[in-house]
Amino acid sequence: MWQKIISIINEHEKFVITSHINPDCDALGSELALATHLRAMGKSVLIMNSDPVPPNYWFIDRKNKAKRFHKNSKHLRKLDEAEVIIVVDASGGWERIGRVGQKLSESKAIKICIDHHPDPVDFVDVAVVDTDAAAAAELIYSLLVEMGATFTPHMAQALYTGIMTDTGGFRFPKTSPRTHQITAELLTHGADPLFIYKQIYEQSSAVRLRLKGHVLSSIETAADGQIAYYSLDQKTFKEHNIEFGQLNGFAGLGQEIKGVRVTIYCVEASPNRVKISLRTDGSVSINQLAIEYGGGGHPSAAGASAEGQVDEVIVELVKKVTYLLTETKTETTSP
Ligand SMILES: [Mn+2]
Repeated sequence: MWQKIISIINEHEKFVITSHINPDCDALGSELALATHLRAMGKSVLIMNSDPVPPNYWFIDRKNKAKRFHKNSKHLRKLDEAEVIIVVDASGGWERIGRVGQKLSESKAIKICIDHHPDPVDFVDVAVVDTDAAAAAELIYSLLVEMGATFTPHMAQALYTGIMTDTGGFRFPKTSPRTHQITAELLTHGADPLFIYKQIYEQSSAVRLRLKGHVLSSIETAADGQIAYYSLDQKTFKEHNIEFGQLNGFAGLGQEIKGVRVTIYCVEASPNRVKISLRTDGSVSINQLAIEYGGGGHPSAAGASAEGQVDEVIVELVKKVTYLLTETKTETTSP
């Protein structure tokens, strides 16, 4: 499974590692662990993303190794020099990578994709995709094991964080015996679960927690309680003194309601642009719906960005999901 990628790594010196726009902990953890090992092998490695590391994730990148792409001569030259480009935790095309993807798509370097999303990989030369993996970090872990890497506590911490967050704290459907075997190994290499848990789940500001309260009290249901839906407009979150970038973590709230199969969460990203997040209990797939809106993701967690007014987009989505649920009524609910 890894032989081709390992040969390419062994035979080249200059690497660029990248991932999707708005990098999450799986994207960053995968990038950082892989980069650390490649550097230990003596390779030159640049982690270059379109967006910066969000402040709440700085703890896994204390040395500021994941760079935000700027169209300056230094960055452009470094990207031009790359012999190998490795995309982690993203597939579907260069547009998922954002501005830096646009630049990398023109590169003559060998392009590799390591991912767990069920999207096309025809934009790269070599791909290892395993949609059964709960996180890209699981795949990076097995690549590193295959390469005989020495896991530093920092690498273990980064990969553990990626797996913990992408599995929603070890509960999403892809959480497997392998997931736990890998995290057990990461614990022996120095990952600290309590520290990581606190960094991820207990850093809310009081204002953000109050906004969450507002979101919770605005939840509506449809389709006999099988759909939960709610939205946030700019006026509301600005009144709460919250930035758009701090609104992560609200997408799954509707799933806490008994009987809810699908949660629809929409945020007014800018006037006439709506960020859509979809979650399900695993009994129905919603990534196709996200693709319809130009997005993508997993069967039980997907997203997109649509043009339009937030109120209108959410009404349309409730209709579409209601239709989807009538269509899949006969399907049995499997985990
Ligand atoms: Mn992921």
